[in-house]
Amino acid sequence: MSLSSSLPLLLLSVVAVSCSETQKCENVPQTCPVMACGAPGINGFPGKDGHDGAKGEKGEPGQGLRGLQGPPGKLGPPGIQGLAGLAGSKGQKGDPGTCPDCSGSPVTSQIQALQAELELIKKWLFFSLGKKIGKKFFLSYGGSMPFDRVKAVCTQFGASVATPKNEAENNAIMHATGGDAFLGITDEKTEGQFLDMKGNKQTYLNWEDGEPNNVGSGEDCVMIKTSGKWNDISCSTSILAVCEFPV
Ligand code: FUC
Ligand code: CA
Repeated sequence: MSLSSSLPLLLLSVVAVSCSETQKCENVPQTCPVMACGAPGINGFPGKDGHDGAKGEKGEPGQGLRGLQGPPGKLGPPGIQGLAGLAGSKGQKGDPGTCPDCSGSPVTSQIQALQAELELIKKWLFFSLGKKIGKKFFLSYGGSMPFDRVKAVCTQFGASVATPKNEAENNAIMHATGGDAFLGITDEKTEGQFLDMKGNKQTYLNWEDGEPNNVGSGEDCVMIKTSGKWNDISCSTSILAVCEFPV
């Protein structure tokens, strides 16, 4: 087909394309007064993309492998102060203190002089009485009294009731008193169990034959006789007092 023979048909197609749908053509002003609407044209090009749709609902958790643990979070604020801890154990004893300026002081000289004099007086006393045995010496107070009074008298002098722990001490007490004096031994707590004043069992014993016999209304105290042997007697009996002093 030549160009001249096909031109009318081409123009008709152009007019037909500008009036794409038959129905709409009826309402559109007749811009093609000469030509009536023809057959439907071919589809045009696709339109532009539409707007984004509404956001969809959250999907189900995925089924993939769990990721690695993330890094630690930031340091939190400090907590409230705790209660005080228990007291610690007692420390070791410290070294003795020093007194560099005391050695030549008048007070030190006086103390040294008094110590020397005291030692001398002790020597006179022991020489005079001859009763120093080991680390004890014994003094008789003189006068008779019940056991409670003996305890009070000895305590008053910073001493305790004479309590022989061996034969030598027993002999010293015997000579200090001449006999018939209370010893620091009783069975007041349990009948027949003789204890010293510290509550310890009296292991050295020097009973007279037949003693202790706990006669009468009860004999819980102990006396040393002129022989040095012992007899249990009533604590309310009045006899001599003899005290022991640490040396
Ligand atoms: C003995 C002693 C008693 C009391 C009495 C006079 O029987 O056992 O203690 O001394 O003599
Ligand atoms: Ca007796």
